[in-house]
Amino acid sequence: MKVGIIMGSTSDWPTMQHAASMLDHFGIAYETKVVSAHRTPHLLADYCGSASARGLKVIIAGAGGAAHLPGMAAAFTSLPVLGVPVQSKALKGMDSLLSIVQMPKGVAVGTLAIGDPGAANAGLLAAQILATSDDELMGKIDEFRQKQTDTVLASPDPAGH
Ligand code: RP5
Repeated sequence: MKVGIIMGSTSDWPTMQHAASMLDHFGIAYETKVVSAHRTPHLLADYCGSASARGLKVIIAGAGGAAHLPGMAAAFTSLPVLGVPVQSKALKGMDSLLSIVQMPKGVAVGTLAIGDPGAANAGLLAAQILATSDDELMGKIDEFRQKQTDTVLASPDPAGH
């Protein structure tokens, strides 16, 4: 497996599945697991502490509310960690976003947007990171981006004139 997708709860899966779908699109092998910073702290240490030795290259971590998972994951591994703020009910994901984004200097998390777009872009960014040493994958990403461009240019008038 090249990418580990971890999340604080099974309730995060409807969001995090968008990261998985993006990796599926590019044919990238990944694993998914519930790992909670608060409920299973020792599992988090084990998972992230062994991630590089197990062959993972990127970790995508999604959590909501007091979302300490991405930051703590980054504390336990030097692999790149991409953080996805899951949209919470109480504060609409602002709590998740601020919990993830304000890392102290010296321990980095790449923070994505709140919710589904952030999860999808975490998958895309993981693919782009892997593509820096994989020309075939870079070609697939270029093709993906060109298709998006073509779609927009093919329908320039929103009123359909
Ligand atoms: C966080 O608390 C999880 O990442 C989830 O977003 C949120 C709620 O978890 P559950 O109460 O649904 O398990 O740890």
